[in-house]
Amino acid sequence: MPQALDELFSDKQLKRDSESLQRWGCDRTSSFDIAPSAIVFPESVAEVQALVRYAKEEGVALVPSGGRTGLSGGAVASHGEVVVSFDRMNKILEFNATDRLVTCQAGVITQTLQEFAVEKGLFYPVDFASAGSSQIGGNVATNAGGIKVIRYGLTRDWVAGLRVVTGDGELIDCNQGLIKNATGYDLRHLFIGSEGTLGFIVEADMRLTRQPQPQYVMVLGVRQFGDILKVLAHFQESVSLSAFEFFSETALQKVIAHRDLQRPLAGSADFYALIEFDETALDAASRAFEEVLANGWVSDGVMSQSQAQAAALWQLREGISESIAEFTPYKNDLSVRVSQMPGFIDDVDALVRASYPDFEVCWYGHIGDGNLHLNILKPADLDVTEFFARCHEISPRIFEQVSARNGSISAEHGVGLLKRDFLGYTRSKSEVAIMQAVKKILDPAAIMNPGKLFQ
Ligand code: S2G
Ligand code: ZN
Repeated sequence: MPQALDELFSDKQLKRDSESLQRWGCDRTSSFDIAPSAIVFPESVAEVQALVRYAKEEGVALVPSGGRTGLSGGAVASHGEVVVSFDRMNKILEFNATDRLVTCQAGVITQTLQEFAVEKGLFYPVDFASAGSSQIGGNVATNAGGIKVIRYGLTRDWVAGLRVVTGDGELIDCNQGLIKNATGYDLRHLFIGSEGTLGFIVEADMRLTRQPQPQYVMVLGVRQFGDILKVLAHFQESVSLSAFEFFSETALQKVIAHRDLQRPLAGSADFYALIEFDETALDAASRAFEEVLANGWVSDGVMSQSQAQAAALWQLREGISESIAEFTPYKNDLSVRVSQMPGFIDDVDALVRASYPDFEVCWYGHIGDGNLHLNILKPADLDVTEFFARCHEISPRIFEQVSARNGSISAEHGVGLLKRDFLGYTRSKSEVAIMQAVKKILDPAAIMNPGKLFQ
């Protein structure tokens, strides 16, 4: 007979008090009920396996929880589930300089891995604003992207091996950190981005790379949305970019107010491009800047003269999410191929203006990857439920634009609960059926984060 939770975990590893349930039963979303039955803190793979076997026998739903920085409700427990927090599985287990591999437990904070890499004279390049609290397990489960994708790709590209506990309590060891391994389906890539619905990631072998050269950052004032892509294309002709981000004047105003920062340019513009490149590309980037200025695509620009100034300019972009949180934003995280961007941007912007005439709209994102973050800010005097209902109502029309261009309704934040009902705008019925069949194999009792991604 499987042991009850109290037999599987010590007092310090099991919480049922309401404060803990509220704290660990959610992520950064604000529109879902938070109602787990307990929070457990396993300290070993064996404990995770024993828990899953117990949950399978007893039909207890489990929700994985990492840094709780998610934005799609993927780590929310609303129906009495047991939340499995990886906070206590936060060790870096091994490092191999020859292989440039670090074996992390799922609960290693992203920034801890980044700092560990620097100590070893190497670099872990996946980076985003929440890296100080997000965990590697959650980054892998959502295939986190962030601000360096244009050069370094996504989390998926840095996972050399993965240990996952499936819904049977089996431990699957994927790829063992190999560079080459042509022996059938690469199950690693099935679990990456599966949002805990196929199994819980307990360890990951993460790849590191050599450290980058010192970086320069430019912020350019852009008059029209569509010109940002002309600037991107022009720079890419002669500069290997580390980052190509954008944000609107509204976003800039929110960050400056929230963090008491200086404006980057003497005047204002409707949009801004933030560009990062190696110091060896300085001459080429300076020439490209002069050319986009002469072409009239850019009204003004500034370039960092020191690492401190580069960091200050990055604050303008990385600080947006935190700065708009007080406005309870309704978030859309959309992507299309970069070639589809110009038309897509114009159509969605027109739809948004027509649909939300009385709402403040904040655009920003990784435009170099074709990824737009569209945030609608709640008016102070409007009830949050009413606000979300009005935004939710219009989302299908935005997703129709995405679907018409074979884009994605969730570029990097995942589906979770927030986008579950809209999955059909990006994935075909047969694809969803295949995903559900795979889930049946790996989670036959449907206890692994049930209700996320699809019903
Ligand atoms: C970004 C962070 C989360 C958000 O800033 O790139 O992915 O607030 C976002 O959208
Ligand atoms: Zn983003």
